Amino acid sequence: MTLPIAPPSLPLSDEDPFSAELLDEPAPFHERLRDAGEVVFLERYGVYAMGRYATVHAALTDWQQFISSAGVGVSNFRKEQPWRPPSLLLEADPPAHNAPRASLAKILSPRSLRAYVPIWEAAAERHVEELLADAVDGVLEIDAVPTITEAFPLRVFPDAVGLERDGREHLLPYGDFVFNAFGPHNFLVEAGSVGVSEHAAWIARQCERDRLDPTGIGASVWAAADRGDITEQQAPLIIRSILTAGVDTTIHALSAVLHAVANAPNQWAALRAEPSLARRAFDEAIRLESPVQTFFRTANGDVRIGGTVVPDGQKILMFLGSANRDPRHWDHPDDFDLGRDPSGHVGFGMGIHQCVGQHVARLEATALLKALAARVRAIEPAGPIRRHLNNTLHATASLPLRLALA
Ligand code: OW4
Repeated sequence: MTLPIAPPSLPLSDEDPFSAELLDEPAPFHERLRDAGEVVFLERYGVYAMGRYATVHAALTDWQQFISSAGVGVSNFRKEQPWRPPSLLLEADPPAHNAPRASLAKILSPRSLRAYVPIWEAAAERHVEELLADAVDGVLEIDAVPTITEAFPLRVFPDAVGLERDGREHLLPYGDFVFNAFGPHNFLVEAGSVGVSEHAAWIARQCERDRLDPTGIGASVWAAADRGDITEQQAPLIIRSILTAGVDTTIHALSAVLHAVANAPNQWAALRAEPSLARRAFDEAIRLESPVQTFFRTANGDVRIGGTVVPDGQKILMFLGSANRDPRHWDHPDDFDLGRDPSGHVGFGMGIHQCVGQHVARLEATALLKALAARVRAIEPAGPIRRHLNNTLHATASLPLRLALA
């Protein structure tokens, strides 16, 4: 394969952002990337990259020049077959993007989700109560990943979508594979390939009308098809997006916020004193940890970025995680600070593709944080966090915590 050659004068990097080392600890590389320039050429992959807030934000909001329909991974739909039919949301541009987006945005709007608020709040309270029942002398040591950050979303989300019980164990590895597959065909994609066709087949079956509980979110996508908002061919692919993008992301975001509060005890105290800060705490953790680290766009025509021209058809890698800690935009960017307004972070993206499920994620997170704040006086690390490596996600394998009961 011949890779594009960088134009002269463009800053170059021979580092591999998809190596185990940089996926495990991306922040030092992000700083080098931001300092190297507005646009940097990654020689290993023959792609352009942006790590500064201003450039990433500008590109995300310019869907005409930075298109998604050629694929948002390193490989190009114009030249290569995608491994699964493209997403009607993530991997589409207007006008094709419009109807699926508008339809799903309505289904996942705060207004439509209101019915789930009391259900998820009660589930969070029960979840925390059951967990804390194992405390000894008012203290509980846990790995928060299996017991909270995976267990709670898996307790509420598949039921809300209306999935059958059997086979739900496919959800996490399927999502993990999709997020790996946006990156290069490296050791992670290779390892994840085992079983992916079974995961994908199960996911595809759950998108069928007759499989879904008639009261759930999945059924409301089919109802949109019945109204004519979307076609019957579009409905299952939109449900596939919910199942792909709605599980791993939320789980790793919940790990991010618990990791953040465990390492900032005064911020946990502030949240306990003012539980309405739960929403801000979640967004500040998304800013700080950026569970979705990167997405590609493709230059539509020769695209000028500051002093650089990215030629038509070239891939541009946007480092959301780097933009979210750019000191050119954020004061003390590496601190978890509930005194700041984190809005404008690009952890959910920005522009027409900004996360359509963000209200679902916020609702899960605020329900859980409020339930914990009511019962847990202090949270501290009980061992080092262990990362789960993924080409796109900043993910957590293990998060040992010590909880002191209120
Ligand atoms: C973050 C996202 C991620 C993975 C898959 C999809 C969307 C999809 N958004 O639409 O399938």
